[in-house]
Amino acid sequence: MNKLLIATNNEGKIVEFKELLAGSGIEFVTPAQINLQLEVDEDGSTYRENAAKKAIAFAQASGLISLADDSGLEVDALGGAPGLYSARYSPKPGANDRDRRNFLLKNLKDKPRPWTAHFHATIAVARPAGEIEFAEGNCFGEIIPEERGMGGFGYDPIFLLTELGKTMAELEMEEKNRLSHRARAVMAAMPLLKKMLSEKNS
Ligand code: ITT
Repeated sequence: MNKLLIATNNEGKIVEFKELLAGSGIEFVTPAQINLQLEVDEDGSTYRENAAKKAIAFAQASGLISLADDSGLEVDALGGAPGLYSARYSPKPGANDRDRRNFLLKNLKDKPRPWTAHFHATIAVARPAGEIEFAEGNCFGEIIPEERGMGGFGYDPIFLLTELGKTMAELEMEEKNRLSHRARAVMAAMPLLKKMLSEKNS
């Protein structure tokens, strides 16, 4: 079987993908493990376009079948924002995850609750020659005004899984990896991943 490159620079995603792929029989490497430093300009207008751009760029740079994830948080009261711009959602230069969470809460402050929202993930798996396949996943919940929990990354401490009564950051990794948008997208991608990796890599 060919090796899979996890085509992301986001450490939080890498930790999750490693767990999600463990036990699948798929052999994978990270960009750091192959000394690959690549920043892709995410200028697409859909998750698919951005995921495809990242997967193809990493596949061409590494010669490996590559899996990229383009994801985001969509808040209904904000018309779906931050969405595609979730990683860059703050006016502050050099903003971190906490700045982005604070900016989101500031924008929601005067809106009536519940602040329903969902995470979305589109996964693209690309061969160096350009063939590409997609899979998607969503996870529904609501934004809450105070941070809870230490796990995960990004918007996890303010994203409540309403029925569970826990934020994404209060879940054990194993739980997040059963319920999350990324977990659902990986589950949906599994058959095509195994098929692509078992065929000749060109
Ligand atoms: P790569 O492009 O290198 O994969 P990135 O962080 O730029 O890393 P995206 O463009 O897909 O990735 O941005 C997704 C953003 O959406 C991410 O930075 C978080 O702010 C948010 N996000 C996505 N999945 C999340 C999750 O599981 N928990 C919390 N926030 C998440």
